[in-house]
Amino acid sequence: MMTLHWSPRSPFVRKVMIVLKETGQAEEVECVRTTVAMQTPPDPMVLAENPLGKIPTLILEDGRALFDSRVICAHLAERAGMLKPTTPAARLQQAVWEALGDGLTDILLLWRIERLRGDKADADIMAGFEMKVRAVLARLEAESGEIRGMSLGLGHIAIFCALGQLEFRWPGTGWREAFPALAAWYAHIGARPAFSSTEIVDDLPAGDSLPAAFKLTGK
Ligand SMILES: N[C@@H](CCC(=O)N[C@@H](CS)C(=O)NCC(=O)O)C(=O)O
Repeated sequence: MMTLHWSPRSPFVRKVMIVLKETGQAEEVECVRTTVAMQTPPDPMVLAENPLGKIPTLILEDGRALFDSRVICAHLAERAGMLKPTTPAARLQQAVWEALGDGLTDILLLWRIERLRGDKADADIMAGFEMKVRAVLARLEAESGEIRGMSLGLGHIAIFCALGQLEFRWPGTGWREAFPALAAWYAHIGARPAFSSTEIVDDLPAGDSLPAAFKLTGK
């Protein structure tokens, strides 16, 4: 049995859960609820396995620890012989989408932490984050035909989890109206059981909710 340092509110953990479910390996992993945050001291249990102190961290049957989510997802896909693009061009495309999806999630997490600093938040950093979020969504909208046309891969999963994070922590942006082709793909893929059954849940509300930060539509 493998062990996963897990949280229902982590978009990076969600990537791993989707891969586990899509490849039929979910029963081979015990999920251990783990609470970590950049603003609090690292969890010693996680730190002992992953010096970065982050989740997801997956402990294999032989005791080795895998991180980060990209390494874990690649390992699980390899282990199952699934979600693997068959051509070099498709492999490269999935890798770029994975980088875009994970990069978007990183920005959303860092931006939220910056905003939680209230008066001390750096306006320039936040303005840069907003520009990057808009640019990533515009790129994904422009590529939505290719995204929709390619067989399911790890890039799709990373993009989906980033958009899920946008909806979960940044309600009211109007991204679906602003980027309708991307939104249609998101709704389509989100109907797959592995995706719909892993929806992000805040099981330990921290009382740190924030007002809407930005709008992606003019409405
Ligand atoms: N690049 C990492 C990012 C993982 C990550 O940032 N996880 C967050 C939870 S969503 C975390 O562990 N934060 C705690 C910390 O940064 O100390 C991955 O893909 O796994």
